Amino acid sequence: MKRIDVLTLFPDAFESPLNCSILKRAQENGIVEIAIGNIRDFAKNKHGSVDDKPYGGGPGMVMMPGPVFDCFEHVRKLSAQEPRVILLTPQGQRFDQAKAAELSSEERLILIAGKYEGFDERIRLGLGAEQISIGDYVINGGELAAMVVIDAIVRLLPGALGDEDSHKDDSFSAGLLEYPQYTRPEVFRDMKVPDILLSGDHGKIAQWRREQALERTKRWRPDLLGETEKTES
Ligand code: 6GU
Repeated sequence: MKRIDVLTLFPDAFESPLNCSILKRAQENGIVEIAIGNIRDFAKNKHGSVDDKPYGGGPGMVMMPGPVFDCFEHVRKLSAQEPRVILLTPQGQRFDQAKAAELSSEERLILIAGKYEGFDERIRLGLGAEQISIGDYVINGGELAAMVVIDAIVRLLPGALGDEDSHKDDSFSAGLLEYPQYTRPEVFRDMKVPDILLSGDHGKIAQWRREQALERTKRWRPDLLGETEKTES
């Protein structure tokens, strides 16, 4: 089974996201094991300190290496599998669908969520960690970012979605946005479902969906397209 451990100062933040819907079912069905390690459990002094002022001065606090390393060493021993280690930080490489697919094939991940002022650099160096960001903006901590990464990975695991194929048509999986979807009723407030979708002609429907996906990507996310696709039909 695949295993994901998360090291965090805010374990409570993961309770509800990990216990609903797809993520809950995937854990119940043994598709993934997700465990949360509390960095504060490894604080050294009686105050439970896990961060301190930056050497050289400056605003904010920096996460101390000791509690993170000790939490990491503890959590790593919970399974024999060597983990791939990832820090969630705005300094990281931007997360995308290709990265989600790559990480979904790993047997074991340890994700480390930090406060936005940052990690002591020796955490990255000493743990040989790679860094991931979920986008070019700053949020208050790596927790939400870790949940985004976990959610994107788990839904790609075989058996996680009821229907094995349902992620294959996702936006981005073919480098394009998704085609428009319709369900009943056939007419809603004078807006009708396109005739082609009612035609029963699966070849034509597939072609129409490809065209729509390309058209919407050109219009809304031209940055996703290569030079050839921009000039196609
Ligand atoms: Cl991973 N952490 C924080 N604090 N802010 C972010 C981020 C991560 N990714 C984008 N913004």
